Amino acid sequence: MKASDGTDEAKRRAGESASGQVENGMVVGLGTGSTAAHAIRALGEKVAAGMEIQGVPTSYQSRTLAREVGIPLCTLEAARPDIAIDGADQLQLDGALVKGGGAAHAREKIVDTSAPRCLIVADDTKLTDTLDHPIPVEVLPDAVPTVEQAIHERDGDPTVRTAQRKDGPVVTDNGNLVLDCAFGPIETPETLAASLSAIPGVVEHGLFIGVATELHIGSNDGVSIHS
Ligand code: ABF
Repeated sequence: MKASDGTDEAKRRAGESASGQVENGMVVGLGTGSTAAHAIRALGEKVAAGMEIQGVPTSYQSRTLAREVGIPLCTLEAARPDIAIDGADQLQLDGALVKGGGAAHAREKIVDTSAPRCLIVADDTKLTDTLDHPIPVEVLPDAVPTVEQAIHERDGDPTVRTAQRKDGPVVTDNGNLVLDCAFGPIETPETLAASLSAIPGVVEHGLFIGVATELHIGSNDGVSIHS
C-alpha cells in the first residue's frame, strides 16, 4: 500500500470505508473534521437511497453537515449510538489517539465512548509509533491561569488557542477555551490522560485511550483496517 501525502482522497477512502459498517436501523455518532465529514456524506447517500439511520452529532460542524445531507438527528437523551465514526489528529496502531484539533473533543469523547463500536478514520500520515502531538485541553475560562500552572508542573508547555482571525481565543461549542499543551513524546499516554483529567477546571482533554475499537486508515491506493 502506498503511503499517502495526507490528501483528501486518502481521507475519503477512510471515511467511506467506515461508513460501510453502518447498517439499517443504527444510531450513529457523527464525528468532526474533514475525514469524518466524508463518512457523513457517504451516510447521507445511504439515507437518500432508503437506509433508515439516526445521527448523534459531536459538534455544530457535524450537525450542520448532517442536516445538509439529510441524516435525521437525535440526542443522547433519545438514544445511544450503536456505532461512532470520528477522526483524529494523531494515532498509534494500539488505538491511542490525540483529538481536539477542531476543539470538539469534549462532546466527541462523550459520544464516542457511549457507542460499543468507535471507528476512527484517518489518512496514514497521522500514524505514529509514539504520540507527540500537542494535547488540546478544554478549560473553563476562569481556570486558564491555574490549569496553565498545572500543565507546567507536568512538564508541558501550554498555549491558548487563538482564532485564525487573531482577534481573540477560540471558544468551544461549550463556551470554554482550549490550551494546546506540548509534552514532547508521550511514553505512557494513559498516565498523562489520568493526570490531565485530575486538574480542576479541565473540562476534557484530547487524549483518547481505549476508546477506538477499529482504525480505518486511508492511503493513496486503499484502506487498512485495524481492530
Ligand atoms: C476531529 O477533527 C478531531 O478530534 C480531530 O482533531 C480532527 C481531525 O480532523 P481532520 O479529519 O480534518 O484531519 O475529529
